[in-house]
Amino acid sequence: MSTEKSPLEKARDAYKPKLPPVLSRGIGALAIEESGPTTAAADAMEIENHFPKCFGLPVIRFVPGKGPRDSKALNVGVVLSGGQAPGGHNVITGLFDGIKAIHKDSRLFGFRGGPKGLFTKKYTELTAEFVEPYRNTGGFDMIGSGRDKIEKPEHLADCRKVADEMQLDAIVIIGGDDSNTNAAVLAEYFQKEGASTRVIGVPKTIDGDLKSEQIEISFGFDTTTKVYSELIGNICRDAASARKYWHFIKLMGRNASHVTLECALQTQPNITLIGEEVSEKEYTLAQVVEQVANVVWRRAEAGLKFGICLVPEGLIEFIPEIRLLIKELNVILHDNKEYFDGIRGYENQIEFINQKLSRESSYVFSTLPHRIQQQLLLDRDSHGNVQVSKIETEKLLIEQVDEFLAERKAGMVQKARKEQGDEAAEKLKDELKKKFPFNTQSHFFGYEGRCSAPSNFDADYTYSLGMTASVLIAFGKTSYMCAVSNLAAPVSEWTAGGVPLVSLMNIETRKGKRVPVIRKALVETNGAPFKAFAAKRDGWEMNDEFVFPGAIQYFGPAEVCDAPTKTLRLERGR
Ligand code: FBP
Repeated sequence: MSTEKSPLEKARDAYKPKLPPVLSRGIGALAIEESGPTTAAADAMEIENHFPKCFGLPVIRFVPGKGPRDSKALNVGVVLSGGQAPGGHNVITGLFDGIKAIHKDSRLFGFRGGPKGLFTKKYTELTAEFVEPYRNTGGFDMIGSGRDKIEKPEHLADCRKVADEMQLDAIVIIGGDDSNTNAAVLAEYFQKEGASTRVIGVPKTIDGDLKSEQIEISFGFDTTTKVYSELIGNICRDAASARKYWHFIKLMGRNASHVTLECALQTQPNITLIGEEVSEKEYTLAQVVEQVANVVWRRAEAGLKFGICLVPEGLIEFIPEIRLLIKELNVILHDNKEYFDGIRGYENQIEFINQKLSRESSYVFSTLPHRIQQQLLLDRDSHGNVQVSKIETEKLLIEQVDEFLAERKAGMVQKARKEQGDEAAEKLKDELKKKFPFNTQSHFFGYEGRCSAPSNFDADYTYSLGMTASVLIAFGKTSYMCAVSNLAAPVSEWTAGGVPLVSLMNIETRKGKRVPVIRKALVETNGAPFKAFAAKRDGWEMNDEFVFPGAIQYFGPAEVCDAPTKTLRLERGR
C-alpha cells in the first residue's frame, strides 16, 4: 500500500469521530443499567438448550455512574469476519482508544485473515503507530478478513488454547449474522469450560440484514448505499440525457433487498424489484419479466425509450420456482460431485442434471439461457452449493425482457399479416422496430462501495461501536453484541450498551439440521421503508422523478454530511 495520501485522505486522518454523550464521559464515569432477562427471537426453549450459560442475559444500557470496580490492563483480540464494510477500521481504533483509556498498558491483538487467524494464532499486535494511518479509512486491510467459521469442536478448542496462551481478557468478533452466531457459540463454550475470556460481537454487513429492535442497523450499510446511490443518480442523468438506453443495475445484498430498497428511495428509478415482495406474491420468473417488459412498452409508447431498473443481487433466489431449482441442484451437485465433475461435455452434464431434477425444475431449467444454466452448474462453493451471487441476474432479465418484447411485436405483425396482408405487416414491423427499441446496458454495483471511506455516519457509528466493546469488556460482560442506538437522531442523542447475542437467535434448518442462528432481517413489506417506496413507485414508472444524491460529503452542513439513510429514518419514525 502506498504511503502517499490523497488530500481527502489527509483531511480524514484528522477527523475526530463524534461519540454519544454517555461514551464521551470516559470509563470512570460510567455504569451499566440492566433490563429484565431476555429470551430469544423465536424457539426460546430450543435456544436455551443450546445456550444454557448465556441464555436470558439482560439488555445493557450505559448510564452515568462510577465506573467498573477495577480498571486493570486488558489483553484483547479482534477479528474481522466476512465481506468488507466501510468503518471496520474505526471499530478497531475505537476499541484501541477505549482499552487504552481504561488502562494505558492494555494491549490489542489483530488476528489476521479472519476467524482462521484466531484458531491458528496468526496475529499482529496493534500498537498506536500501527493503527494510526487507518483512522477513518475504508477497507479491512489493517488485518484482513476471511469467511472461515468457528464452529467445529476442534476450532473451539484451538480458540481456547490461543486465548489461554495469549491471556486474552476478551475477543471481539466484527461480523455479520453467521459470524455473530459463531461469537455466541464461542462465548457459551468459554463459559462452559470455565475460561475467563469474554466474547463480544459487533454488527457488520453492507447488506443491512443484521438488525433487530435494539440493533438498529449494521455498519457499512449507510456508506455503501450512498456510494451506489451516487452512481445510480449519475446513470439516471445519463439515461435522461441520451434517451436511448435501459440500464439494468444489480446491487449487492446476497439474501435481502435492503440495499436496493434504500437506493430506490434515494434515487427514484423507473423500476425496482424487491426480492421479498416477489417471494411473498409468489411471482414466477415469467411474471417478473412480463412486469418489467410492460413498463418498457408503456414508456416507449409515450416516447420514452430509456429507463432505469434496479435488481437486488438475491432476486433469483426469491423466485419460488428458481429457489426450488437451486435447492434441487445443490443436493444433486453435492451428492454426485465426483461423478458430475467427471462428465465430459456440457450437453452431457445437462442431460445428467435433467434426469435428476423434478419435472417442474427441469422445465424451469430449460427456460434459462445457456450462460445462466452454466453459472448454475459451474460456479459452486467448496460445499458444492450454487454461488447465487455470481449469477448475472441483470443480464438474464435483459435477455428475457428482450425475448418477451420480440414475441409481442412478432404477434402483432403476424396478426396484421393475416388481417391486412403482407404490405401492412411489413410496414407495421418497421414502425414497431422504431417505436419499441430495447437498447440496454447492464451494471453490477457491489465491490465499488464495500471499501469506500466511511461516511460521517459510519465513521462515528463504528468508532462508537469499538468504544462500546471496550466498555462491555471492562465491565466483564460476555456474549453481547455492541448496541449504539437512537441512530436516526444526531450523535448528541445516541445511546450505547449491549444486547445479548442469544436473544437475537432462532432455530433454522441448515443442510437438513435444526441449528441455532441469529435471525436474518429481510425487507418487511409491511415496514415503513417498503410502504414509503410502494406509495410512490407507480409515479416513478412514467414520470422521470430521478433524484441525484451526489457524492458523500464530509465538509458542510450536517444535513448534507451526517444524514442517516432513509431506511433508518423511516424505520425509526423520523
Ligand atoms: P457479509 O454478509 O459477510 O457482510 O458480506 C456481504 C456481501 O458483500 C454480499 O453483499 C455479497 O453477496 C457477498 O458479500 C460477496 O462475497 P465475496 O466478498 O466473498 O465475493
